[in-house]
Amino acid sequence: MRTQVAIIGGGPSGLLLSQLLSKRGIDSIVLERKTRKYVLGRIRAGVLEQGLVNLMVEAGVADRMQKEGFVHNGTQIAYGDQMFHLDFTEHTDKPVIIYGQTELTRDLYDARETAGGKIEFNTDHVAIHDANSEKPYVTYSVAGKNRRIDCDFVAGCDGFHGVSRKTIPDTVRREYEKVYPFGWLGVLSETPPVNDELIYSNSDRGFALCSMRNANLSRYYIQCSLSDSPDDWTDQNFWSELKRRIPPDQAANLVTGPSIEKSIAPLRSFVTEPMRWGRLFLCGDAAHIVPPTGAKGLNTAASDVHYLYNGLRQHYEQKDSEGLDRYSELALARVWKAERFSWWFSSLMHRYPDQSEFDLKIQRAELEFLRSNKSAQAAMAINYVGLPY
Ligand code: RFL
Ligand code: PHB
Repeated sequence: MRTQVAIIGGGPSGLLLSQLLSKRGIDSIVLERKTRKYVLGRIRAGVLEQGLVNLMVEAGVADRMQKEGFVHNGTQIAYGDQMFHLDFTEHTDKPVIIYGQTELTRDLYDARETAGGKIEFNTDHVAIHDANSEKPYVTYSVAGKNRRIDCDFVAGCDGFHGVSRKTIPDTVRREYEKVYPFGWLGVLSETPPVNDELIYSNSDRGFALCSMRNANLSRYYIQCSLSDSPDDWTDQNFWSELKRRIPPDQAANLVTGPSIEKSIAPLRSFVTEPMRWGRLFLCGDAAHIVPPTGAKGLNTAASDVHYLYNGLRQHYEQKDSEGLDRYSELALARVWKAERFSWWFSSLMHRYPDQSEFDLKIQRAELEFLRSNKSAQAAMAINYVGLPY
C-alpha cells in the first residue's frame, strides 16, 4: 500500500490529523492497535480549549460538540472551607468547552468513516523504517497477515506507550521527566454535577476535583496513593472521602450514585526532544505527558496537530518545507508552557508525602494570593483557557 501520511495511533491526535488532512485532499492511513470500542471506552479528558474547538470546526466535525458541549466561563478553586471563582471572561476573551474526549473521538471516527478514510484496527508489530530517509515505510501485521505501507511522512500519534518515540535513536532523543508520588482515582456516575462549574479542591486529606460530562453525568477525582487499586475503593468509601475534601456546602449538595467507571491514573510530567526525526513527527502523548491538573493533555496534543497539519499543507500545497522544518521548535515552545502550568497547578493543589509545615504554609499563602490578586488570577486564567498557537 502507499499513502502520503502514515499515522500510527487512532486516538484523538491521529484521527484529528487524518480528518484535517483529508479536508485538504492529503491522503493518510491510520493504524490503531486496539478496537474502536476499546478506544471509546477509555474515559479521559473533559475540558476543551478554544484552539481545539477551532480545529474541530476546520475539520468539519464540530456540530454535535457545539450543540451538546457546555460553555464554562470560569472555574471554582477551593481550599479548606473556602471557595472562590476564577473568572475567565474577566481576564481573557475565551471560555472552555466541556465535552468528553470519548465523544470527540466518536465524532472523529464517524467523520472518517463517512469520508471513506482508511483506519486499520487491531494492528500488531507496528514498526517504522527508514524514517531518516526520503522513503520511509511502516510494517505491521493484522489478523496474522504482514503488511507494508510506503509513505512520504509518518505521524507518531501512538500515545505514551507507543512505538514511534522509541524509533528515534537514543543518541538523538532526550527525555525530561517528573513522576509524582500519588495518583488520581476517577469515578464516572450518572448523577447531576454538584456545581455548574468545575471545582478544584485543595484539602488536608488531599486533592479532589468535581467535573462533569453532561447534565446527568458527573466525573469526580480524588488524589490517592500509588499503591491503591480501584477495587480497594467501594463506591461508598469514594463518596464519603470526596465529601470530606470539598467545602461543606458543596458536600451537602453532592448527589451520589453507583459508579459506572472507576480507574486510577498515575501523574507524570514528561517531554521528549526533538519531536521530529527525519520524516517522523511525534504528536500528542507520544511526545509529552502532563499531570491532568489543569486539563492540558488533549489540548496540547491538539496544538501539535495544528503545527503538523499546517506544516504538511505548506509542504504539499506550496512545496515549502519551512513549517515541517520548524515543527519541533514550534510545538515544543508551547508544550513547555503547558508543562509549566500543569506542574504549577499540581504543586498548588496536592498533598505531597514529604511536605513540611513550611511547605504547607507556602501553599496556603499562594492560594490566598491567587484568591485576592487580579494579576495572579489573570495569569492562571490565560493559561487555563489555553495559550495562543
Ligand atoms: P492517546 O489517546 O493515548 O491515543 C494513542 C492511540 O495510539 C494507540 N497505539 C498504537 N496504535 C498502533 N500501534 C501501536 N504500537 C500503538 N501504541 C498505541 C493507542 O491504542 C491509542 O488509541 O494519545 P493522543 O491521541 O495523543 O491523545 C492524548 C490524550 O488522550 C491525553 O493527552 C488526554 O486524555 C489527557 N487528559 C486530559 N487532557 C485534557 O486536555 N483535558 C482533560 O480534562 C484531561 N483529563 C487526561 C484527563 C488523561 C487522563 N488519564 C487517564 C491519563 C484525565 C485523565 C484521568
Ligand atoms: C475531567 O473532566 O476528566 C477533567 C477535568 C479537568 C481536569 C482534569 C480532568 O483538570
